[in-house]
Amino acid sequence: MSRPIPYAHALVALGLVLVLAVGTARPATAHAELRASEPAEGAVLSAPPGRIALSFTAPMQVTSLRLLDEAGEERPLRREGSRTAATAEARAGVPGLLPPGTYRVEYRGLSADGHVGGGAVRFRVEGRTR
Ligand SMILES: [Cu+2]
Repeated sequence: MSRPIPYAHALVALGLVLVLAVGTARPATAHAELRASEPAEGAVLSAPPGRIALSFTAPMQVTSLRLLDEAGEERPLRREGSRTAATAEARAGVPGLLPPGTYRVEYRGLSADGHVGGGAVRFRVEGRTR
């Protein structure tokens, strides 16, 4: 018969508590998600937008911000602000006038918690067909 070892049991219990506490701890830095955009997702615009803006729930370093037309062709954007700093908002000017059609804003970035993320926003510019 083995002798009871209460200290060992107590240590195992303490270890489990520590593992659970660490495992469920929230990171000190936040994971950024898209909060809102201009144009908004699914927006139907009667005039072409002069700028694009994305706002995030936490600062994000947006490494890629692209505007694609419905043929998948990239349209020029003029990024505003820093591309290397983490900011709660990413903005870009849209040079010229976008012809009527469906567009897609694609972004990728790095959250303060180290996670890479991205997404897309679609909008439509209405107008006379050529
Ligand atoms: Cu994250």
